[in-house]
Amino acid sequence: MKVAIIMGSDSDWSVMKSAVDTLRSFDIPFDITVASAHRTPNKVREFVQTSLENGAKVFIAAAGCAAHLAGVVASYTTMPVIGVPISSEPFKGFDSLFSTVQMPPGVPVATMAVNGAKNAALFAVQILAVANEDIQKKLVDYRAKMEAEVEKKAENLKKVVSEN
Ligand code: RP5
Repeated sequence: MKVAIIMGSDSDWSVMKSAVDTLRSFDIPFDITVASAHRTPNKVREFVQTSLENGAKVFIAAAGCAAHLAGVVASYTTMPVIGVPISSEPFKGFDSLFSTVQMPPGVPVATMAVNGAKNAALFAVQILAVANEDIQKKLVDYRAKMEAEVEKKAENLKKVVSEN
């Protein structure tokens, strides 16, 4: 069970690195490449096909500007596709958000927040966890750790406030 990540450009890597880090922290194998819906449409189709042959069950597609990548990926597979709109100039990600989220009925893309790479990876992990109890346990542990961290922050804040 693999995740396939596709980015419209290498300039998306600074945002998408956190998706890779997150997948690694759950020991989820992944394939990753740069391919563009507009600049290299044939490569997008080929990467989707090869990823499916290699066991990809979820796709994450990240792109900025007129971000049609996630939608195009979704047109080539019935596996779930998670879109990450990347913030770019001059519209700060509004353009990529709308291009990614406004899919026509029939071909859905699960669109994350602008630059929401970490949640894209977590959502991919959650999809894989539906049929895998080990991954499900890791997600429960992840949430417990997050809860403990927030509690620690609340305790620290209490201390800071009492000292000021
Ligand atoms: C999109 O255009 C890419 O996903 C990237 O976010 C944006 C700019 O690409 P580069 O000009 O940096 O290659 O297709």
